[in-house]
Amino acid sequence: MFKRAIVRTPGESMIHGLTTADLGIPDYEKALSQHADYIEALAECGLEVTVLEKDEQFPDSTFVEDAALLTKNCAIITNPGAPSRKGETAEIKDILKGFYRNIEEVLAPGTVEGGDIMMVDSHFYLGISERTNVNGAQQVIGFLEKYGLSGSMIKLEKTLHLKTGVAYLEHNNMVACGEFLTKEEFLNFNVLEIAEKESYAANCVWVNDRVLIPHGFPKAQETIIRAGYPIREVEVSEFQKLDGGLSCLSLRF
Ligand code: CIR
Repeated sequence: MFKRAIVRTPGESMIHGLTTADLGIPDYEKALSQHADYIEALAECGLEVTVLEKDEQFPDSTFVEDAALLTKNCAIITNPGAPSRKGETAEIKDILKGFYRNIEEVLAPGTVEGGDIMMVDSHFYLGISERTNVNGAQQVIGFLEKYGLSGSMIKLEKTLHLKTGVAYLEHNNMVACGEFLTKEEFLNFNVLEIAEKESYAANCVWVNDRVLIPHGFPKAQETIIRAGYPIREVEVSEFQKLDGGLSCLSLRF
């Protein structure tokens, strides 16, 4: 069960955020109200939410998940692979000092973004992507082992981050789409398939036995409800324009 979450209010500079999506420029006012509803959804799941102030210096800094990995035994500060995002970790590190005694940090030449890390109980899958390299993943696995946890790597072929295409919903259930449907590493999970045209909904989030899911993906919703989860829809269209999904918008611990 999670008790807390950290989020960061998006800044107006978000319109300059990194993106490969061809969905237009985010509407800032809409993004703010969607972000407020996201916070509300986390609170409804019983989380105490720490809201960090916007940071205009970093257009993608609302995607706080990429700046750290939070586990039950330690926090690991990442080193984002995207050059424009490297500076995001400094403040996150300071904030985490208030919550964690054990804090480790990934150093160059290692790069890691939190979106590439998926927790399954005490094991962590690390996607090797354009943002997370083998050196960075090895550093994370070393830290995990130091604190009684474990990690392993999965090579990504197409997706931005590991959790762009797969989400663990506890109870051995995992939603997946695209390249993740056939990954050998996931064969022992009960894989709930998300169709390619609803692939954005594969980035959903388990929070204390509810599942937060982006608004507007009826088939994915049905699949998750049928698997036995109450769902809470959140509209995040303005973040989707920046390749950001639901999980990227918070650190949950
Ligand atoms: C980026 O490209 O870094 C941001 N525009 C989106 C980050 C999304 N984060 C995530 O999937 N964990």
